[in-house]
Order: sequence, then structure tokens, then C-alpha cells
Amino acid sequence: MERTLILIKPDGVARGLVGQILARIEAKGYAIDALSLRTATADELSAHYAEHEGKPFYQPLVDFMSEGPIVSLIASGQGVIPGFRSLAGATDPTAAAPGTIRGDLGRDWGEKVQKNLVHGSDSTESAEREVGIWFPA
Ligand code: DAT
Ligand code: MG
Repeated sequence: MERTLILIKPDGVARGLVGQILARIEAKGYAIDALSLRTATADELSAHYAEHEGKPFYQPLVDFMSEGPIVSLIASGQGVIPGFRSLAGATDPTAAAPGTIRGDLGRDWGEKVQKNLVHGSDSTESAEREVGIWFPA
């Protein structure tokens, strides 16, 4: 079964939106196969965001992701990789469509710090790589 790696970022946890976000994933019919709440390590974040290393927003992004606990989870279901990204909405929450997690619940897109609530893998290769980072073993 197709699976994806989802993160509820520190802004989502701090704002008390974990339940609402998980409810949307479950309401869509995806299964939650693993779930964890904890503060990410520097190694996890540098591995997770390796593709963005060197970009101007990289360090602010990693700093923001280290600010507090995050929820990491593996969700599975038919088409869950594009399906969750569709539920999440556009990267910039100020541009994300209503009905999406970022569109309904997200507000902040600063010049440097992007608080867009969630991450979802963007391909099967990314999903398997990211599952290995957040849920080794
Ligand atoms: P997504 O999270 O929608 O997959 P991404 O993988 O391109 O987006 O980027 C990862 C994160 O980096 C994103 O959630 C917020 C931040 N980011 C992306 N593009 C950015 C930009 N142009 N300026 C500032 N931050 C950006
Ligand atoms: Mg991405």
C-alpha cells in the first residue's frame, strides 16, 4: 500500500492543531501506521531538508523546525502521496486554497520563516527516504 511521511510542524503543535490535522487525514480514509511527538534532532532535520541545503530559506527553516516538538507520522492509502499534498494545499499558506489544511488553518509566510503547519512527501522515493529518517528500524 502506498505510504507517505507527514510532519505536523512546531507551529501546528504549538497552536493546538494536531487533532484537527489528524482528523482531516483520518476523515479522508488514510490509515495512520506510526505516530510520534518529539523535538527533532539536528541530524534528522539536515537529512530531511538536504534538497534545500544552500537555499536562502534553509537555515531559518531548520531553526523554525527545531523550535518545539513536531508530530511525525506515516500514513497509508491509495494515492496518499499526492492525496495528502492536496489536503495540505499550496506551500504558501497565504495563497493556499480554502478547504486545505494550509488554506484554512495557516497564516504565516514571512520573508524567512515559513509556518505552513505540515510537510508531506512529494514522491515515492521521498516517502521511503523520509520514512527512514523519522522512523528508522
Ligand atoms: P513543500 O513543503 O510544499 O513541499 P518545499 O519542499 O518546496 O515545499 O519547501 C520546504 C519548505 O521550505 C516549505 O514548507 C517552506 C520552505 N520554503 C519553500 N520554498 C520557500 C521559499 N521560496 N521561500 C521561503 N521558504 C520556502
Ligand atoms: Mg517538499
